[in-house]
Order: sequence, then structure tokens, then C-alpha cells
Amino acid sequence: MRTITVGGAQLGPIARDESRAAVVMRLIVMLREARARDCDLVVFPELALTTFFPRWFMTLPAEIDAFFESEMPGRDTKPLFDEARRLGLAFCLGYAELAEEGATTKHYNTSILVDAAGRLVGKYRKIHLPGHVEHEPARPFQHLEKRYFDVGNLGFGVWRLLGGLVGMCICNDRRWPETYRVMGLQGVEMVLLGYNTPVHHPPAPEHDLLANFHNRLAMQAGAYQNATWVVGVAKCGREEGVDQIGQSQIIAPSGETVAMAATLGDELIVARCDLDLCRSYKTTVFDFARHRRPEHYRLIVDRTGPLPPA
Ligand code: CDV
Repeated sequence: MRTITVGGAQLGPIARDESRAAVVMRLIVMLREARARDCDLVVFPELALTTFFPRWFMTLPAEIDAFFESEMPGRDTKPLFDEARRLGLAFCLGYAELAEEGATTKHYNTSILVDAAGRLVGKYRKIHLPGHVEHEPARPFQHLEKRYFDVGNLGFGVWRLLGGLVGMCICNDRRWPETYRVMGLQGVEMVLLGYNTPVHHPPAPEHDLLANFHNRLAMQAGAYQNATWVVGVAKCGREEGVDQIGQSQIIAPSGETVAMAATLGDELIVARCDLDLCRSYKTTVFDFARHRRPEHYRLIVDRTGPLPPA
């Protein structure tokens, strides 16, 4: 049996003035608990090193760039890498990445996959950036991901880790079926993702009561329809006055949730994931080679033609 014991390291709020060193210490505490609970792999949330800074409108480059990492590991994050290696744990970490690309500096919302020897195995840069570019004073808080981040340029990759095929996506990506499908077409067996999801959605407050339901719905459907484990990990609780959902969860290829966080604070959820359970779906209902018919999807769209007049 091929198994990965995975820990979802949910984080409670991170204050704007909390230092990187203090946050990294919180992550290290969770690594140690993960070791004690026999984990092989630990998944941290989106932007796990800082508060969720896109909630503020900023114009000064230095103020914005202070939330970004120009090297990984850097001075403050090296202790995390060292401790993970000492404990023999692989991990997935979300952070804001400053990248020099030729003559330009790019800003990405990034996740990395690091193996138990401390080697960088994979990198993903968030593709579906929600929110807006300009200051919208009518909102109780901003969501300026489109202002602060460039669209990810690495696609949805899949990497070999711990005997399985592991992929990554970040927060809003989890709501889009193509995110999982692109990885599903590469045979993914475990999708790792972190999120920062405010309970209140200013453009459509009527969705607020459904925030937890939509979180579960998107990830459970993605898991089942692509025969993969999904590990979704929140940064949650009331952060700088904004409530964010929790319910970090580990979902089986059946679509069933097998572990879920019960708090809105730092909490490790653990599941022993049988990767061969993916095969039970990949070789039957979701045997893509036998049953998918992408060549017909376009014909059907063409035949449907334009929408009838209203
Ligand atoms: N960090 C995010 O991507 N958050 C979005 C919110 C803005 C809806 C999400 O999809 O959870």
C-alpha cells in the first residue's frame, strides 16, 4: 500500500505587526506536533508568513515589498527548513514571492513543495487572482490581489514526492474545475492548497452564509471528479478585524472529508492517505482515457449555436 500521512497545519490569525521570526516559530511548533503524530508531509496555508496584506490599499513599493520574500529560504525562514529537515518532514508553504525575471521584478502568490531532505521539489504561482486593482473605499476591507500580484506563469504542475504524484494550487484556484482537471490529466494523487477566505464577500454579501459550504463543495467535487486526495488548509479566524473561514480539511478521492479542523486557530489535522484509493476511481468511473470525450465537447458547443434572443 502506498500511503502518505499528511498534516494540514491550519493557522489562526497573523497580526500585521507579527514578525516573520514569530510566525516561523508557530510553524515550527506545528512541525513538531506533525512529527509526533507520524506525518510525512505538512501543508501550510496561502501567504503563511504574514497577515493577508491584500486587504489594505498601499501605494509605496517599499511598504508592499515588505510582505514579500526575495529568497527562499531567507534569513527568517531558514529555521523552518532546518527543523523540517531535522524532523524528516516534507512540507508545502505559501508565501509572497519577489522574483527577478530578466530586467523586471515580478510579484507572485506562491507555494513551494520541499522534500524531507530540504530540497525544493516544486513551485506553483497562483493563476486565479481574485479581487480588484484600485482602491474601493465603499468596501469594509479591500481584496487587492490583482494589484499586488502578477498572474502565475508556471501552470499547474505535478511532482513525484513520497511515492505519489503531488500537485498544488492556491485559494481561489480551488473554485475552478479546470484547476483540478489539468492536474488530474497528469495523474495527480494529492492536491495541496492553502486559503485565506473572508466570511464576508463585499461584491455579493448574499453568499456569506454559504462560505463554508462553497469551500467544501469546490474541494470535494475537485477530489471526486479527478480521483485525488485534496488537502485544503486555512488561515482563519479574526485577522485584523476581518473574519476568515476555517474548516481546513483532508478529502479522499471518494469526495468524502476524512479530517476537518474544529477551531479557528492554529490546529493540525492529520490523515493517513492511501494513494492507491485513487486507482479505484481512476480505473473505473474516471478512467479519462476510456470515458472522456473532449473531441466531442466542441462539436456540441458549435451545434448549440448562439443563445436564443431573450
Ligand atoms: N485568497 C483568496 O483567493 N480568497 C478568495 C476570496 C476573495 C473569495 C477565495 O476564493 O477564497
